[in-house]
Amino acid sequence: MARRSASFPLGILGRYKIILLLIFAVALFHIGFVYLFKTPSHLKARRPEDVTSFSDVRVPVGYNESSLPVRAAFATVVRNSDLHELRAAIRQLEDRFNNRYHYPYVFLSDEPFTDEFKEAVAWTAKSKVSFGLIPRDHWELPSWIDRQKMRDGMAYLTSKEVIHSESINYRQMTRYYSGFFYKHPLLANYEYYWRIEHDTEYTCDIPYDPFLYMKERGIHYGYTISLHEFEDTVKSLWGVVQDYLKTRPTALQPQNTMDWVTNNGGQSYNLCHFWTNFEVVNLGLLRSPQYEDFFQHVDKAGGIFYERWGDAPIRSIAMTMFLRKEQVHWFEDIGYSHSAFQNCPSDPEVQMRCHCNPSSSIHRNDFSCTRQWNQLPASY
Ligand SMILES: Nc1nc2c(ncn2[C@@H]2O[C@H](COP(=O)(O)OP(=O)(O)OP(=O)(O)O)[C@@H](O)[C@H]2O)c(=O)[nH]1
Ligand SMILES: *[C@@H]1O[C@H](CO)[C@@H](O)[C@H](O)[C@H]1NC(C)=O
Repeated sequence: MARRSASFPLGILGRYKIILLLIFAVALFHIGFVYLFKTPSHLKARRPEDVTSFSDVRVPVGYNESSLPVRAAFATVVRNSDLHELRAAIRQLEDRFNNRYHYPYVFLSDEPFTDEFKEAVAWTAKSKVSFGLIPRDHWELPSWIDRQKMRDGMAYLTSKEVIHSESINYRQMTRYYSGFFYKHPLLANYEYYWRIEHDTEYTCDIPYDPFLYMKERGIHYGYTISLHEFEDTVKSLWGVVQDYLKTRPTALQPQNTMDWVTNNGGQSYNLCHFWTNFEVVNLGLLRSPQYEDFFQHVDKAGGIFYERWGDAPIRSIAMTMFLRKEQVHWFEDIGYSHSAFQNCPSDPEVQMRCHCNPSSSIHRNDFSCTRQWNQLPASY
């Protein structure tokens, strides 16, 4: 009897064992289902406020940054959607130059980079790569910008069929390049930066170190392509520059190169600028009080949003105010192409290590300002 009554509950359990197992299986299935099909973390990444806590740095095994000849990095502001074109540009840069140096890369964006982006970029770059978020207050449309005035300016540019006429993003990006990117913590330790961009090609081997070349010669700014800006996008920029120079009589470097940006002794802007999607820059210059003061003055005028002033004319005018001719260098031998324009070396010996047509180099065309740059008198 005792045995039977003792086995009674077991008997019940025995009878319901299959049901219990089924319930357990269904529960497990549900947990698995939720886990498998929940939004992947890279798609729902929330944007944290503290930028330093949201950077992702990946360093290859054995990588030693302090053994590099110059504290320098490649950097770009880029979107997740530019991944594949960006990888193509990095691949050419690695093959043509960086596989012998391993300078690090810094990627910045106003949106969190996806895991797919970071993974694919790290595979291509084969160097230290850092991914960082842009602090909100360095990116957001400033509250003091007159929205109606901005919309009117946009409509005007659209009527003139100017590219990026209505894009606020584009304006935020050019403002960020003009006055903010070099303040990002991920760039804090670098002395020079080389701007890279998706949708660009590096068409020649670069058998030497451009960073070291600049550092050894005291060059602060390096470019490959110069162009004339669309006049409709900079209508009031020159007036703001004149204001700046009037109120800061000592700002101008005595041996400046402003003759490159004006054809009439400073009355008006001739639209010449360095094409900043490629630029190698001494970041110390951009972090200097005089560059900051100039940027603040230009930014306050609001033309970045009202007229779509680009970072190229803003940067270029600043460089001509602050630098002597010898402190700026045209990298004639760096084959580089972006959208409709390219720099392609004609020196036959250099040409041998390129895949570009030298007769298509933009410096031969009047749309370029490089000939005028070369014709500036030496400062000594
Ligand atoms: N993260 C981020 N990057 C942006 C944004 N807008 C532009 N960029 C980046 O800024 C760079 C230039 O922007 P594009 O829209 O490609 O401009 P583009 O037509 O090449 O401009 P040009 O060089 O003037 O011809 C690219 O690397 C873009 O990925 C943005 O809203 N967010
Ligand atoms: C990295 O390189 C520097 C400079 O060449 C050297 O002093 C240092 O010992 C290296 N560090 C490692 C961990 O190899």
